[in-house]
Amino acid sequence: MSEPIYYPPRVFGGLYAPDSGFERSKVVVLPVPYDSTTSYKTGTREGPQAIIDASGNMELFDIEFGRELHTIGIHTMSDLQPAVNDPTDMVYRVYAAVLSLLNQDKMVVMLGGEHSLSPGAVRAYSEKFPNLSVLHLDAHADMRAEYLGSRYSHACSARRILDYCPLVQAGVRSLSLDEYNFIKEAGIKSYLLDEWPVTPALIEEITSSLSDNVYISVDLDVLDPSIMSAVGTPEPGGLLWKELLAILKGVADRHRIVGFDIMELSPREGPTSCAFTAAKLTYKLMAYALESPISGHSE
Ligand SMILES: [Mn+2]
Repeated sequence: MSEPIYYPPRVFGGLYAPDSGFERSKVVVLPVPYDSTTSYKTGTREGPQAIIDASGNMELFDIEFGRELHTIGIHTMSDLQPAVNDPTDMVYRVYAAVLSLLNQDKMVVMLGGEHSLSPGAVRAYSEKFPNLSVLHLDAHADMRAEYLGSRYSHACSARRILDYCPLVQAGVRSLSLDEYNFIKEAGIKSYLLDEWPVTPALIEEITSSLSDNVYISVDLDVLDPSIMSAVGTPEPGGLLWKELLAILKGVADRHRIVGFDIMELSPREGPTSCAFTAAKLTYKLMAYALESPISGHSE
Protein backbone atom coordinates (compact mmCIF):
# COMPACT_ATOMS: atom_id res chain seq x y z
CA MET A 1 0.00 0.00 0.00
CA SER A 2 1.31 3.47 -0.85
CA GLU A 3 1.85 6.14 1.80
CA PRO A 4 -1.04 8.56 2.33
CA ILE A 5 -0.38 12.01 0.87
CA TYR A 6 -1.36 15.10 2.84
CA TYR A 7 -1.56 18.79 2.09
CA PRO A 8 0.93 21.03 3.90
CA PRO A 9 -0.10 22.07 7.44
CA ARG A 10 -2.77 24.81 7.63
CA VAL A 11 -0.38 27.28 9.18
CA PHE A 12 1.08 30.48 7.77
CA GLY A 13 3.20 29.69 4.73
CA GLY A 14 2.17 26.02 4.89
CA LEU A 15 5.41 25.52 6.79
CA TYR A 16 6.53 22.21 8.21
CA ALA A 17 8.61 21.83 11.34
CA PRO A 18 11.21 23.04 12.14
CA ASP A 19 10.43 26.29 10.27
CA SER A 20 7.07 26.58 12.04
CA GLY A 21 8.17 25.49 15.53
CA PHE A 22 7.44 27.96 18.33
CA GLU A 23 10.82 27.79 20.04
CA ARG A 24 12.92 28.63 17.02
CA SER A 25 10.50 31.07 15.36
CA LYS A 26 11.27 34.78 15.50
CA VAL A 27 7.84 35.60 14.07
CA VAL A 28 4.56 34.47 15.59
CA VAL A 29 1.29 34.84 13.67
CA LEU A 30 -1.68 35.46 15.95
CA PRO A 31 -5.06 34.87 14.23
CA VAL A 32 -7.93 36.73 15.86
CA PRO A 33 -11.27 35.83 14.21
CA TYR A 34 -13.43 38.55 15.73
CA ASP A 35 -15.98 40.94 14.20
CA SER A 36 -18.48 41.76 16.92
CA THR A 37 -18.55 45.57 16.71
CA THR A 38 -18.70 45.77 12.90
CA SER A 39 -21.53 48.09 11.98
CA TYR A 40 -22.11 47.40 8.29
CA LYS A 41 -21.37 43.76 7.49
CA THR A 42 -19.83 40.98 9.52
CA GLY A 43 -17.38 38.55 7.98
CA THR A 44 -13.90 39.59 9.09
CA ARG A 45 -13.93 36.71 11.55
CA GLU A 46 -13.23 34.54 8.49
CA GLY A 47 -10.24 36.70 7.51
CA PRO A 48 -7.39 35.07 9.45
CA GLN A 49 -8.04 31.54 8.20
CA ALA A 50 -8.45 32.77 4.62
CA ILE A 51 -5.08 34.54 4.79
CA ILE A 52 -3.42 31.48 6.32
CA ASP A 53 -4.92 29.14 3.70
CA ALA A 54 -3.84 31.44 0.86
CA SER A 55 -0.35 31.76 2.35
CA GLY A 56 0.11 28.00 2.00
CA ASN A 57 0.01 28.45 -1.78
CA MET A 58 2.42 31.38 -1.82
CA GLU A 59 6.03 31.23 -3.06
CA LEU A 60 8.32 31.68 -0.07
CA PHE A 61 11.22 33.00 -2.13
CA ASP A 62 11.29 36.80 -2.07
CA ILE A 63 12.63 38.33 -5.28
CA GLU A 64 13.49 41.68 -3.69
CA PHE A 65 15.65 40.14 -0.97
CA GLY A 66 16.85 37.17 -3.00
CA ARG A 67 16.13 34.68 -0.24
CA GLU A 68 13.51 32.60 1.49
CA LEU A 69 12.46 34.57 4.55
CA HIS A 70 10.58 31.79 6.32
CA THR A 71 13.79 30.10 7.40
CA ILE A 72 13.90 32.62 10.26
CA GLY A 73 10.90 30.68 11.63
CA ILE A 74 7.23 31.60 11.45
CA HIS A 75 4.98 29.99 14.01
CA THR A 76 1.19 30.17 13.77
CA MET A 77 -0.72 30.27 17.06
CA SER A 78 -4.20 28.80 17.48
CA ASP A 79 -7.01 31.33 17.03
CA LEU A 80 -7.40 33.69 19.95
CA GLN A 81 -10.77 32.90 21.47
CA PRO A 82 -13.21 35.82 21.22
CA ALA A 83 -14.71 37.48 24.28
CA VAL A 84 -18.33 37.69 23.24
CA ASN A 85 -19.78 40.07 25.81
CA ASP A 86 -17.79 43.24 25.62
CA PRO A 87 -15.33 44.71 23.08
CA THR A 88 -13.28 46.09 25.99
CA ASP A 89 -12.65 42.54 27.20
CA MET A 90 -11.62 41.47 23.72
CA VAL A 91 -9.13 44.30 23.29
CA TYR A 92 -7.68 43.40 26.70
CA ARG A 93 -7.45 39.76 25.64
CA VAL A 94 -5.44 40.80 22.58
CA TYR A 95 -3.20 42.98 24.74
CA ALA A 96 -2.48 40.13 27.16
CA ALA A 97 -1.79 37.62 24.38
CA VAL A 98 0.53 39.96 22.47
CA LEU A 99 2.41 41.02 25.61
CA SER A 100 2.96 37.41 26.59
CA LEU A 101 4.48 36.67 23.17
CA LEU A 102 6.60 39.83 23.17
CA ASN A 103 7.94 38.79 26.56
CA GLN A 104 9.11 35.59 24.87
CA ASP A 105 11.07 37.71 22.38
CA LYS A 106 8.74 37.10 19.43
CA MET A 107 7.61 39.54 16.78
CA VAL A 108 3.83 39.23 16.85
CA VAL A 109 1.88 39.56 13.62
CA MET A 110 -1.84 39.81 14.29
CA LEU A 111 -4.27 38.75 11.56
CA GLY A 112 -7.80 40.12 11.95
CA GLY A 113 -10.52 40.31 12.46
CA GLU A 114 -11.85 43.79 12.86
CA HIS A 115 -9.69 46.82 13.36
CA SER A 116 -10.96 47.48 16.89
CA LEU A 117 -8.41 44.88 18.05
CA SER A 118 -5.33 46.86 17.04
CA PRO A 119 -5.22 49.12 20.14
CA GLY A 120 -4.75 46.00 22.27
CA ALA A 121 -1.68 44.99 20.29
CA VAL A 122 -0.34 48.56 20.26
CA ARG A 123 -0.71 48.81 24.03
CA ALA A 124 1.46 45.71 24.47
CA TYR A 125 4.05 46.92 21.95
CA SER A 126 4.17 50.37 23.58
CA GLU A 127 5.02 48.78 26.92
CA LYS A 128 7.78 46.72 25.35
CA PHE A 129 9.32 49.25 22.95
CA PRO A 130 10.25 52.77 24.02
CA ASN A 131 9.81 55.55 21.52
CA LEU A 132 7.10 53.70 19.60
CA SER A 133 4.92 55.29 16.97
CA VAL A 134 2.19 53.74 14.85
CA LEU A 135 1.73 54.01 11.12
CA HIS A 136 -1.98 53.51 10.53
CA LEU A 137 -2.89 52.65 6.94
CA ASP A 138 -6.62 52.83 6.38
CA ALA A 139 -9.28 54.30 4.09
CA HIS A 140 -11.02 55.58 7.23
CA ALA A 141 -9.73 57.85 9.97
CA ASP A 142 -11.17 55.67 12.79
CA MET A 143 -10.90 58.75 15.02
CA ARG A 144 -14.34 58.74 16.63
CA ALA A 145 -14.28 59.12 20.40
CA GLU A 146 -16.99 56.46 20.53
CA TYR A 147 -19.32 54.71 18.11
CA LEU A 148 -22.62 52.93 18.71
CA GLY A 149 -22.04 53.23 22.43
CA SER A 150 -18.54 51.72 22.51
CA ARG A 151 -15.16 53.40 22.85
CA TYR A 152 -13.67 50.21 21.43
CA SER A 153 -15.59 50.06 18.16
CA HIS A 154 -13.72 49.54 14.89
CA ALA A 155 -14.58 53.18 14.10
CA CYS A 156 -12.51 54.31 17.11
CA SER A 157 -9.38 52.23 16.69
CA ALA A 158 -7.02 55.08 15.77
CA ARG A 159 -8.40 57.22 18.59
CA ARG A 160 -7.72 54.41 21.08
CA ILE A 161 -4.20 53.87 19.71
CA LEU A 162 -3.53 57.52 20.59
CA ASP A 163 -4.10 56.54 24.23
CA TYR A 164 -0.79 54.67 24.03
CA CYS A 165 1.48 56.36 21.52
CA PRO A 166 1.71 58.85 18.65
CA LEU A 167 0.15 57.84 15.36
CA VAL A 168 0.63 58.80 11.72
CA GLN A 169 -2.10 58.04 9.22
CA ALA A 170 -1.88 57.51 5.49
CA GLY A 171 -4.41 56.46 2.89
CA VAL A 172 -7.44 58.01 4.58
CA ARG A 173 -10.11 59.17 2.16
CA SER A 174 -13.29 58.93 4.20
CA LEU A 175 -13.98 60.65 7.51
CA SER A 176 -16.58 62.71 9.32
CA LEU A 177 -16.41 66.46 9.86
CA ASP A 178 -15.83 65.86 13.57
CA GLU A 179 -12.94 63.52 12.80
CA TYR A 180 -11.52 66.00 10.32
CA ASN A 181 -11.65 68.78 12.90
CA PHE A 182 -10.19 66.56 15.62
CA ILE A 183 -7.21 65.67 13.40
CA LYS A 184 -6.56 69.34 12.66
CA GLU A 185 -6.99 70.52 16.24
CA ALA A 186 -4.94 67.74 17.80
CA GLY A 187 -2.19 68.22 15.19
CA ILE A 188 -2.26 64.59 14.12
CA LYS A 189 -0.32 63.77 10.99
CA SER A 190 -2.92 62.30 8.67
CA TYR A 191 -2.02 62.18 5.01
CA LEU A 192 -5.41 62.21 3.31
CA LEU A 193 -5.15 60.43 0.01
CA ASP A 194 -7.22 63.10 -1.75
CA GLU A 195 -4.66 65.74 -0.76
CA TRP A 196 -1.51 63.61 -0.93
CA PRO A 197 -1.01 61.36 -3.95
CA VAL A 198 1.69 58.76 -3.37
CA THR A 199 4.96 60.36 -4.42
CA PRO A 200 8.51 60.09 -3.07
CA ALA A 201 7.83 63.39 -1.28
CA LEU A 202 4.84 61.89 0.52
CA ILE A 203 6.85 58.86 1.56
CA GLU A 204 9.56 61.16 2.88
CA GLU A 205 6.92 63.12 4.81
CA ILE A 206 5.41 60.00 6.32
CA THR A 207 8.71 58.51 7.40
CA SER A 208 9.98 61.77 8.86
CA SER A 209 6.90 61.87 11.09
CA LEU A 210 7.60 58.46 12.64
CA SER A 211 9.82 57.62 15.61
CA ASP A 212 12.62 55.03 15.74
CA ASN A 213 10.39 52.06 16.53
CA VAL A 214 7.36 51.70 14.31
CA TYR A 215 4.30 49.49 14.57
CA ILE A 216 2.27 49.28 11.37
CA SER A 217 -1.47 48.72 11.53
CA VAL A 218 -2.98 47.87 8.15
CA ASP A 219 -6.68 48.02 7.47
CA LEU A 220 -6.86 46.28 4.10
CA ASP A 221 -9.43 48.81 2.89
CA VAL A 222 -6.50 51.21 2.46
CA LEU A 223 -6.01 49.33 -0.81
CA ASP A 224 -8.16 50.20 -3.80
CA PRO A 225 -11.35 48.12 -4.11
CA SER A 226 -10.19 47.07 -7.59
CA ILE A 227 -7.55 44.89 -5.93
CA MET A 228 -9.10 44.54 -2.45
CA SER A 229 -12.88 44.27 -2.55
CA ALA A 230 -13.02 41.74 0.29
CA VAL A 231 -13.48 44.29 3.07
CA GLY A 232 -16.50 45.32 5.07
CA THR A 233 -16.40 49.02 4.11
CA PRO A 234 -14.75 49.50 0.71
CA GLU A 235 -13.87 53.02 -0.38
CA PRO A 236 -12.91 54.14 -3.91
CA GLY A 237 -9.60 55.78 -4.73
CA GLY A 238 -7.29 53.63 -2.64
CA LEU A 239 -3.65 52.61 -2.82
CA LEU A 240 -2.46 50.17 -5.43
CA TRP A 241 -0.15 47.30 -4.54
CA LYS A 242 3.10 48.93 -5.57
CA GLU A 243 2.18 52.23 -3.93
CA LEU A 244 1.57 50.46 -0.64
CA LEU A 245 4.84 48.55 -0.90
CA ALA A 246 6.72 51.78 -1.69
CA ILE A 247 5.41 53.32 1.53
CA LEU A 248 6.31 50.23 3.57
CA LYS A 249 9.78 50.02 2.06
CA GLY A 250 10.26 53.72 2.74
CA VAL A 251 9.50 53.10 6.40
CA ALA A 252 11.69 50.00 6.59
CA ASP A 253 14.65 51.87 5.10
CA ARG A 254 14.56 54.51 7.82
CA HIS A 255 13.03 52.90 10.90
CA ARG A 256 12.79 49.67 12.80
CA ILE A 257 9.46 47.98 12.15
CA VAL A 258 8.90 46.13 15.42
CA GLY A 259 5.54 44.57 14.59
CA PHE A 260 2.38 44.90 12.56
CA ASP A 261 -1.16 43.74 11.99
CA ILE A 262 -3.20 42.99 8.87
CA MET A 263 -6.88 43.60 9.57
CA GLU A 264 -10.37 43.56 8.11
CA LEU A 265 -10.20 40.90 5.41
CA SER A 266 -13.78 39.76 4.83
CA PRO A 267 -13.25 36.92 2.37
CA ARG A 268 -16.83 36.38 1.25
CA GLU A 269 -17.09 39.98 -0.01
CA GLY A 270 -14.56 39.46 -2.77
CA PRO A 271 -12.61 37.08 -5.01
CA THR A 272 -9.99 34.67 -3.72
CA SER A 273 -7.27 36.99 -5.01
CA CYS A 274 -7.92 39.24 -2.00
CA ALA A 275 -6.85 36.58 0.48
CA PHE A 276 -3.74 35.97 -1.62
CA THR A 277 -3.00 39.69 -1.67
CA ALA A 278 -3.38 39.85 2.11
CA ALA A 279 -1.13 36.81 2.54
CA LYS A 280 1.56 38.25 0.33
CA LEU A 281 1.34 41.60 2.10
CA THR A 282 1.79 39.83 5.43
CA TYR A 283 4.87 37.99 4.16
CA LYS A 284 6.25 41.12 2.52
CA LEU A 285 5.89 43.11 5.74
CA MET A 286 7.64 40.34 7.64
CA ALA A 287 10.47 40.73 5.14
CA TYR A 288 10.62 44.50 5.56
CA ALA A 289 10.58 44.15 9.33
CA LEU A 290 13.25 41.47 9.45
CA GLU A 291 15.50 42.53 6.59
CA SER A 292 15.43 46.28 7.15
CA PRO A 293 18.98 47.71 7.31
CA ILE A 294 18.35 48.89 10.87
CA SER A 295 15.95 46.24 12.13
CA GLY A 296 18.38 44.29 14.25
CA HIS A 297 16.12 41.28 13.77
CA SER A 298 18.19 39.50 11.16
CA GLU A 299 19.81 36.14 11.79
MN1 LIG B 1 -11.12 51.15 7.31
